[in-house]
Amino acid sequence: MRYAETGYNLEIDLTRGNIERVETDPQLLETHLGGLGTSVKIHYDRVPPETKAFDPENLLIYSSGLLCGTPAFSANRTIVSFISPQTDLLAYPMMGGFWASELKYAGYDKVVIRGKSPELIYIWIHNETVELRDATHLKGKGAVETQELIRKELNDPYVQISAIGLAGENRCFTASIEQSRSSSSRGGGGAVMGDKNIKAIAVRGTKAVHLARGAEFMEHMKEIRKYIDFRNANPLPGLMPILSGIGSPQMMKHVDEKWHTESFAWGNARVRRKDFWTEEIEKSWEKSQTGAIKRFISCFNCPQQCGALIAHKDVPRYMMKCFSKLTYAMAAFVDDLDFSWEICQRAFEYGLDSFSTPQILAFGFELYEAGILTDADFKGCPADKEGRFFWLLDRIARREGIGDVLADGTYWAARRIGNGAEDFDHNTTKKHEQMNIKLGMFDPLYYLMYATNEKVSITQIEGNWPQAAFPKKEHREAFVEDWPQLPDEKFKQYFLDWEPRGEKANPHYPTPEIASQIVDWMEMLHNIDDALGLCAGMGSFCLKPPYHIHNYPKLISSATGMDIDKQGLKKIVNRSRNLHRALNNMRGLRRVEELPPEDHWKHRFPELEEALMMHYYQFKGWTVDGIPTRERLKDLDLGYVAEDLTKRGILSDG
Ligand code: MTE
Ligand code: MTE
Ligand code: MTE
Ligand code: MG
Ligand code: W
Repeated sequence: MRYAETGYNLEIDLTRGNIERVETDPQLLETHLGGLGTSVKIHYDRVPPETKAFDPENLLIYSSGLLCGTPAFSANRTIVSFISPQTDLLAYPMMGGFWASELKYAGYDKVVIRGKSPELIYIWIHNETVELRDATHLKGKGAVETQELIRKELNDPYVQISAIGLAGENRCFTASIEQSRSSSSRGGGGAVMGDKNIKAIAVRGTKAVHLARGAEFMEHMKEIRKYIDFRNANPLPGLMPILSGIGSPQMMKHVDEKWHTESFAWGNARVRRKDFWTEEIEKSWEKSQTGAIKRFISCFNCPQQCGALIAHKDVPRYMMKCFSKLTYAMAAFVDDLDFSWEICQRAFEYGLDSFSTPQILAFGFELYEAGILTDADFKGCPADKEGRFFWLLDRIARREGIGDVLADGTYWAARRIGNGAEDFDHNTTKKHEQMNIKLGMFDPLYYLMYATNEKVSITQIEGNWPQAAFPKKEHREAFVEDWPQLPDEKFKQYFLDWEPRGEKANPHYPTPEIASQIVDWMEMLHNIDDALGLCAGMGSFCLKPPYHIHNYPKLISSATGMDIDKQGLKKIVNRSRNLHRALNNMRGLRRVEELPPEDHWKHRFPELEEALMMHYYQFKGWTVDGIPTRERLKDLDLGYVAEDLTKRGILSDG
């Protein structure tokens, strides 16, 4: 009997039309847990480093997390992984919703897809019955619409469907995968799915997932539930609303967007509007938001309801959460929030990532205004701010005219356009659009996070540590007093010492040593959530979360029967994290690429930045080029990886 996991993967070869149910090696649970951890292992073992995103050898893996389908609250993430067309590295966008648990109930931990289908198909998984079904009638349909059409076709309201829209079919590099209220957004999973000619994956399962020590597991969950209720009743005082609660950022519930609209940059991540949030705007946004939101929605087995059903005027209904609410409006310089509900509906139907895409649109218009793109490129484009954004969005999804160039994202489009366009690509890291933030003072923690994380976007690594120092000592003291989530008491002192200004402030504090400890710890928590399939909003991504390093091992132990402590858990996720890094190193990732956008902060400190990076690499057990050392790999039982890196001349001999 296998516990927590089902012990089976579904292997699909689209080129040959072959489908197999394959028992997985039980040892992998002990070495890589599940979710992202075991997916990275499969990519490493099976995908040669020469493989490009649109090669048939590129694997597309849909993975549930280890705890998905168990009674663990908020364990509902599907981790999708593949070589990204945009970054050429291993990407892993994630989605909550309902798909992962359904897959577990159908009897599988992962769906591993290789090859390409000759015709557009959708995959239908119903317990043991798995079919590749014709989807030519769904060609060009929206990603949200497709889910409804398939649900009707299969005549079962409980089927869970993830789908792509036109952008995925057209292999736009920022194409997303959409599923109920959720989305695997970043890195171009929709493009890889479209390249393989898969319109959707539908799943329905009616089997059980077993727990090794169920009663004990439920006792732990009771404790966690108690804490969730406590945190919901007691938002953290003295923080802006968005940071005071748990769950993913509650942007559907809160109207107050002073912080985002004034601290984040508008347009092509250029302009800060420090007086944007007036009483008049607040009133108009409140009216727009309360009018548009029909009701709040949670993911599978989660008490938080971070998403919302949007029913705005005559716009077809759809679901939204978090920062999509602002990205298009801010990129377009539109002050009327109605625009957000309207354009997001179209963008979600196309299946496009709402972080990268608005920046690409703003980038396109900047190039036009600078004369690098011309009237010929924008023939027929309306002049108003709203209309022109819709117009260009359509061109990108259809890959028409200039849209075909921009569909590859800012980095690649800039290089295709040339003629100085490269200078307008100022907000990418590793060829991937970053958050639209431009700040004054250099921040050592965020520097390390932007530069080194394997997701190539910041959400994947920040979280448990407050984003800024608290001005008042009393406030800091009160905050550390009740902070059981910390891995070590020493972090309390770091936080008490951290000041907004002066010697113990950014850029020189946290010191490289302390910054390394904090960033490494935050990243490790994300790696745990991504292996377990837990929503980061209940663990690694928020302040004082219900799940943390002191209760994860208990949950894993009682769920799987494998007795594991903090040290053991740390070793497993460090193993997966270093395997992911080595995989990317084999694909060419080096120190020179590990940089945040150059203009992310106005005040920069080149020597300090160098010291920080060198210190962090050393702390991680990596060479000065950002490659795990032989010793580090051996400590993590990854001796075979050291050998592979040596054979390829990436690590030196001996
Ligand atoms: N893109 C689409 N289409 N839909 C979304 O809900 N959410 C954004 C962004 N892009 C979102 C989206 C938010 S708030 C986040 S945090 C990231 O996607 C999450 O990235 P991931 O899905 O790749 O993990
Ligand atoms: N959970 C995990 N494990 N990893 C993540 O990156 N991102 C959070 C939250 N939960 C995240 C996560 C953020 S910022 C958002 S906005 C939502 O997931 C996105 O939800 P979705 O991926 O279901 O659309
Ligand atoms: N980057 C920084 N520096 N600070 C943040 O809080 N949050 C991430 C992303 N990048 C965040 C960040 C997430 S999940 C989203 S959706 C957007 O920025 C907005 O996040 P927020 O709602 O936490 O501000
Ligand atoms: Mg997502
Ligand atoms: W988010």
